[in-house]
Amino acid sequence: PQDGQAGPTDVLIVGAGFAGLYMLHAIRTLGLSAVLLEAGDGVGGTWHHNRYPGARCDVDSIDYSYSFDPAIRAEWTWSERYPSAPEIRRYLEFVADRLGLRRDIRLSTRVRAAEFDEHAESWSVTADDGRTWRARWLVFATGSLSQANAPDFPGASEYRGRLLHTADWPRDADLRGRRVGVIGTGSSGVQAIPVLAEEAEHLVVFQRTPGFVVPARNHPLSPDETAAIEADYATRRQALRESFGGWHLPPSSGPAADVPHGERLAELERRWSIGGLCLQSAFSDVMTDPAANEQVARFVRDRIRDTVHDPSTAETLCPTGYPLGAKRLCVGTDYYETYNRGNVDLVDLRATPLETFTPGGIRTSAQEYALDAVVLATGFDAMTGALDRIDIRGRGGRRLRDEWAAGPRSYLGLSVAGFPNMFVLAGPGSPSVMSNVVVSIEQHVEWVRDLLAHLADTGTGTVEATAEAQDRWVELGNQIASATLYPSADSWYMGANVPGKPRVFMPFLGGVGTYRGICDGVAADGYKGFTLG
Ligand code: NA7
Repeated sequence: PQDGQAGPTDVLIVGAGFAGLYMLHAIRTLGLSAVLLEAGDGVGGTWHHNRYPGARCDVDSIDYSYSFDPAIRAEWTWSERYPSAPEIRRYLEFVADRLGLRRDIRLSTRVRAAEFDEHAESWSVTADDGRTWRARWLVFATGSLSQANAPDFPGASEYRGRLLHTADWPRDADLRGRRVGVIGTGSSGVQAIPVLAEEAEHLVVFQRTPGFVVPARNHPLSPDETAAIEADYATRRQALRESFGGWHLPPSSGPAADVPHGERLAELERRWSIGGLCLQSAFSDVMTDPAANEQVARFVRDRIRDTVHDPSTAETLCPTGYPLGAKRLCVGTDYYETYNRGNVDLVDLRATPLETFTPGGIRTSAQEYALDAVVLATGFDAMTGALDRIDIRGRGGRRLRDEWAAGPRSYLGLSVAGFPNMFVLAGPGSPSVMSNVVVSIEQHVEWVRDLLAHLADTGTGTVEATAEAQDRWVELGNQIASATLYPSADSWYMGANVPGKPRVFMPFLGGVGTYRGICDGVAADGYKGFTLG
């Protein structure tokens, strides 16, 4: 059974988000055939599933979009500085239509297993419903933040209200006039809470760890603003490709200690008024020197105390005990202001732990809260979650899940030793989640495309990372991460948000520009670190 296809396809792609859609297009430009399998009932990946109120990107829209096709750029105009989830979804649907991608996309097709056939040097991929496909090359574009993490709360199955997860938001959810609880105050919770507070009769926020929330300062993009950015687009995009994070930030002022006290504060004020992620890069050593980090952290705590009227609530919202940025900085609109509303309560789960769901709500060690609906904004089984749920078997029947039991290992974040002809886009070991992921994705796709062109041209049967190259890559990643403050928080970067998950720092922290240079060097060196057979 070949899903109606006459024969095997050259490439199978899994996932129809930013990465998978561009990969499909890139493969077609090589004259190769491809089929894309997508679990959801529409394209858009993250932006198809995250339909919670307030869902929005926190990277500038102009930068969080494809650069590879000038025609697509010319035909699309972003309406806001930070695009809303529906606008990004419409954009990706537009791209899929514009490039005629849909004829090779199979929606509502969840991949259950993938097995490498050493004799045929090809992959066999099976969907949940038993359909199978065969392809020479297999590309996972399954996303780093796509597998929802729903903790196993005691009593949850007895709860009679509505239980929702931000990352799997039902289209018919309507919480207007309801008593709503939210568990989780990461990026998703921070975006949803102010909007839910407007809609709900009463909102109770259950907070375990307060985050550092910076104001977004989102605003509609005027035609003049868009035109000014477009006029300089090529330079701006190239700068992103060579930058650390792939986003447009004012340059840092150097190490914090070298900046006189008054100027330090002025710089932080300036960045607070610009809004977005730029606060974290105010000084060059924010993520390497605890004292520099504390300067910025203290500044945010002072803003929280300025904003939140009730001093006790303000203290509960103040993050302490971990460095700013070591858990992903959250970007919000009216987040702290929301706690001044009469219909919003904050519950500190560290002081009064959640004991159980009850049929009518949630009980903490202090009291019971009656709730018509509970929103889990509890994040993702990040980076490895989507791949872990697929039975992926490489050479000699080895399972990816077993190979990664102590934490994910890859070469360049793109390839895994023992899994020939398989690529992972924006996965662990790549800089994707530390960056504007679209900039990372374009690099990954173009690099894999060029490798596939090389393999096709040379009639190469298999390509596979060597175990030595993979070990060196993992070691380099660990070395870079351990010189920073990132590993010192219980973050999803570390796998710490999922009970039992191994604690290793999973993303590559060398920066997207450096990473691109390394990947280009590997290609120029005849794909050093890979065995081509
Ligand atoms: P995050 O950032 O992982 O946030 C999840 C939140 O849920 C966080 O506040 C967690 O508290 C909280 N959480 C998780 N499990 C529990 C339990 N068992 N009890 C109470 N609270 C819990 O996910 P998001 O979806 O907000 O954002 C993920 C990324 O998407 C984001 O970083 C951006 O890159 C885009 P904790 O901090 O673990 O104490």
